[in-house]
Amino acid sequence: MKDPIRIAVTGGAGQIGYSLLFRLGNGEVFGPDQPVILQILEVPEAMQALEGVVMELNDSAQPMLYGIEATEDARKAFDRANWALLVGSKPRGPGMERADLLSQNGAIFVAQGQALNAVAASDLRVVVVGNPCNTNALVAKANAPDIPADRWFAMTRLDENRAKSMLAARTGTVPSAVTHMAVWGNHSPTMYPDFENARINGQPMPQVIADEAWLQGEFVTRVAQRGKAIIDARGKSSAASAASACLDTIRSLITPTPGDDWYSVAIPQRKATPTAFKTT
Ligand code: NAX
Repeated sequence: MKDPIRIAVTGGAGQIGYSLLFRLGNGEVFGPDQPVILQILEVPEAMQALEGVVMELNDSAQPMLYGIEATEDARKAFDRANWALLVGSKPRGPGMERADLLSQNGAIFVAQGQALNAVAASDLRVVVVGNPCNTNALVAKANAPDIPADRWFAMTRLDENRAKSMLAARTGTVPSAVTHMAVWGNHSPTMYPDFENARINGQPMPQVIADEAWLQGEFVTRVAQRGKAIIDARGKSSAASAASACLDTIRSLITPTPGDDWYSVAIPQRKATPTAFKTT
């Protein structure tokens, strides 16, 4: 059995956290022989709710879950972390764009960047989910001068997955048949899902879907507006699909698919010291 790795997750009492945390210790992402220790950060007013989440995590008896720490102290949460999944922040409500969150969420990422810089493991990789995720990633990175630039990832995988799913539906195939899908630009309604370089079953997309007007028009708009459509339908922003996309991001960094996960970088894993399993 390998030594455990430490995974810091912020915003563990939130709706994305409620999907994400339950899929980190079951082996589906880090492998069936890779123990994990979860180090979960929340704000003081959400600690009671987080306590309930920790109880449920314990009750789920996940085979690779070797320890859980719940804390309101960023330095404790990030201590020797090999991964930091920065989810905690305010989500969008009806009528809001991601950029509207910047004033409220930016400060969180200054403090968290500094804490990561001070105490995280040397092989740390960071996935920023909290919106506006690309700006928040930049803010955190700017406050963590000792962490190399290639360790920071802002999560646009959900938009990529949405684009893949829509192209698959249009062509009567499955999302995994769609490869080389990149989403360019700001993480905002101006984002651009790059259908020109995407492929379906290895064939260039424009050869499979000849309807350029649909690709340039409805497809691009639907991808960019999908988050809003979900808020309009559910009254809340995407959660389970966001957690899935976060796990896909991690997976693509650990075991990249040749020709598809083109942005991945290989960083050797550093061992973490096991801690006792904490029951609540
Ligand atoms: P929730 O409001 O359900 O949960 C957020 C949690 O973060 C809360 O429990 C809150 O107490 C906690 N939190 C706030 N400040 C914190 C801090 N300084 N340290 C630790 N925890 C803190 O939101 P949820 O739906 O889970 O969304 C979380 C973030 O993901 C939002 O910013 C949201 O906009 C963003 N999203 C990003 C996506 C992406 O594609 N990058 C898609 C989904 C989602 O919209």
